[in-house]
Amino acid sequence: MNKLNEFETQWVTKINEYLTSQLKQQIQQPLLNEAMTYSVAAGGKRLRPLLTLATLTTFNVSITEDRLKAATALELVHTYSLIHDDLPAMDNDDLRRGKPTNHVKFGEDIAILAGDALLTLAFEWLTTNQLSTQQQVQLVAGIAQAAGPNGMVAGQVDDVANEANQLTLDQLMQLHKRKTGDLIHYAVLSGLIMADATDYTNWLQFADSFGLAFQIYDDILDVTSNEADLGKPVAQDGNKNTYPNLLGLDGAYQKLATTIEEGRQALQLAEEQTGLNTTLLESFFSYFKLNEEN
Ligand code: GRG
Repeated sequence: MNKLNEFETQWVTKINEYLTSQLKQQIQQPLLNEAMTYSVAAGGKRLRPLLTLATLTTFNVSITEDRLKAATALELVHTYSLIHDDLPAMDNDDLRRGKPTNHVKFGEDIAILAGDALLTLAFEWLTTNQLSTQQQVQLVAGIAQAAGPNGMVAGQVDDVANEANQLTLDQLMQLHKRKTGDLIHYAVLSGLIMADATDYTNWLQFADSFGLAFQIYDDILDVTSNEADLGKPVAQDGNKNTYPNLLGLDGAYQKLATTIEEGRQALQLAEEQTGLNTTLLESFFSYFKLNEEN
């Protein structure tokens, strides 16, 4: 078992239990409780909170309940984005995390509201804990920048507004930096904030490379994987702006490999600078299978 798998075994159940128990306790409106819990508990790899927890672990900072609360707040934002992305007005998808999408199960009105509530609850979780006020403020500012009008929402607008246009590689990378990359950037940033790190540069370069690689890989899987493995329909990207469509499948794999290499180099620099052991964060690259064999 590699380090990422070990870390997942150690933390995914705790993340899931924390998320579901907190929602159960906190959300009083029964239908809203059900709709929010439905999508949060539907599964998901929990990569973003895992990245935050791995950053804390790298800095030898213990994972207290308050830090777990802050880390899982990001999963609430991520889940909101998936619920809204699946709506008929956006991607109009019926399947997510192997289950009917939120609006298929609860109707569009409740799905929109469940997403709204998850987004708002994240801010509550970032401010109702025993972290220092300075850390809370930095976390709130960070998640707002990552998810908001200069981050994920802007990326989503770039996406829907350019459906009929063929983007250049630079434009596509900029779109994905916002749509997918900024939340992953924040996943590491929030760990750095809670660890009181002093120099963020190389760690955030790692996060940005991981985020770009993640999106390239998601596009590749749409071509190479199947619905059972992904829990969502495949071959959805026929004419879309994707890396395989722009670069060919081999070109997309090459871009993935160079992006992973850049991320590894950033971690190497971070390790040289701080003396911290970066093998746990490095192991996150094992998520990407570069060929059929591994
Ligand atoms: C609605 C404002 C708004 C934004 C939506 C993230 C997003 C923006 C849309 C999702 C579209 C998509 C499929 C992007 C590809 C990369 C991605 C974010 C995949 C889903 O994340 P995973 O693989 O999913 O971490 P799980 O289910 O494992 O959490």
